[in-house]
Amino acid sequence: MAPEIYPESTADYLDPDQLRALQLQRLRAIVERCFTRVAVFRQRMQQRGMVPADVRSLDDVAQLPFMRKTDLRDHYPYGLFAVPMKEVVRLHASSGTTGKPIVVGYTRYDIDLWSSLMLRCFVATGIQTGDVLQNAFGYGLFTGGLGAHYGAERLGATVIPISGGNTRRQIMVMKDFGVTAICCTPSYFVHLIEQVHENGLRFAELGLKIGIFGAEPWTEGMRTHIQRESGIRAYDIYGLSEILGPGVAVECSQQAGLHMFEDQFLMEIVDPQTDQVLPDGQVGELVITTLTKQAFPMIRYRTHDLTAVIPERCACGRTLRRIRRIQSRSDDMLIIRGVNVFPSQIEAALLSVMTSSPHYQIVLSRQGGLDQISVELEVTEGMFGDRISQLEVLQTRLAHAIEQTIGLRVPVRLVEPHTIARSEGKAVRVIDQRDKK
Ligand code: DLL
Repeated sequence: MAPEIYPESTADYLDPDQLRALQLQRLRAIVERCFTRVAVFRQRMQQRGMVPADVRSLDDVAQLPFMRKTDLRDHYPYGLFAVPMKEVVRLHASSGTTGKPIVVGYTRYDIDLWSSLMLRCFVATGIQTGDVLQNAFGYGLFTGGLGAHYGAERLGATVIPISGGNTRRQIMVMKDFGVTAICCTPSYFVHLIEQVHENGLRFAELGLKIGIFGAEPWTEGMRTHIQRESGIRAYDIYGLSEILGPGVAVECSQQAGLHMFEDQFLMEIVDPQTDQVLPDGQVGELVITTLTKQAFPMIRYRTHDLTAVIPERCACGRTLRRIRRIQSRSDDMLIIRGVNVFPSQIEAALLSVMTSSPHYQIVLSRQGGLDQISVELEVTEGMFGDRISQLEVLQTRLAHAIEQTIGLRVPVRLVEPHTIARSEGKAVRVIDQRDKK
């Protein structure tokens, strides 16, 4: 069957000059809109002696002030909205690590835009009318569930709004409802794989073909594990509440970086320390400007997500530039005995030794005023029966792999199967016990 053509997806293939012209026109309009409607933005522009007409080229975006998560907190809940509340038809919120959540709003136009972007995501991964999508992203204030739901409906796929959790029911639905595609966090899918196997089922008997995973960092190693164990194709989807929710960038059939929907989002990569814009190919913090969103426009939003622009054209034919898979956030970095450590580096090291994707946790503690780091890793049922000496060999190999990767000796403790809590949404990888007595 030939793939269906969706009018929304034509924006994926714009001629690059045409795309730049569209971006500039939209950038100028959104700056004007924020200047007139968002007091904080106007004040910051005025402090710089700038007016919207100063934006004459796309490069001029670098002159505009940044927006940060602290701005969202300071103007909680609605202080940065650019429309009156009577135009806001939906609110979502994202819980931060401290205090109040951040609240984001959508007009009817924004919901429509979001649905069309999610449709483009599904199309990019090969989902089409006739597919049955098990939507295991959480429904509620989290953007994942409803974001994917509206996109799938707009596409014309059959969506099962199962939300996250209740793994037994997920497996029953996957088996009985003819599910062909699923979306959830990658860590939850790893858990589902384990449970499918423990229930004596085989993926080959299920109709599942495509998985769309996001909302948390995952690695190429985890993709290999997922694809090998389940036989599906696994795609990465990226987004954040402050900008939209899911649907900011997505992988295509090439599985080689995520296409950014540049007709809607202007991206820059900046050095998180100096704030300077970095050239394509260099890793830095992703900064996003929304180009048409109405209720909650963001100018130069500092995402904290670290990535790089892949300048080469993708073999799939889309002209939208790609970003590399996001493996870490600038505020994720742990500093242990003076060494910078990202949790994703530890995961990559563990995966270089393990044959399957492990359940693990990084535990931070403090002894004698010094920060200590250790890793707890669950052994599988099969390995649990191994001789002690075999487990010791594994432990040493894991510690060695971590040392090779981050240059630090980190004790690895092997724990019994099912002792590390499973998450139904975003996995908790770092347990910080430093402030506990
Ligand atoms: O996680 C939106 C989303 C839902 C994205 C479903 C994809 C799928 P927040 O809860 O606001 O929104 O969290 C956003 O999660 O800044 C990243 O640090 C991280 N994140 C999201 N997607 C990915 C991904 C949703 N594919 C924060 N890879 C972002 C790595 C991701 N990190």
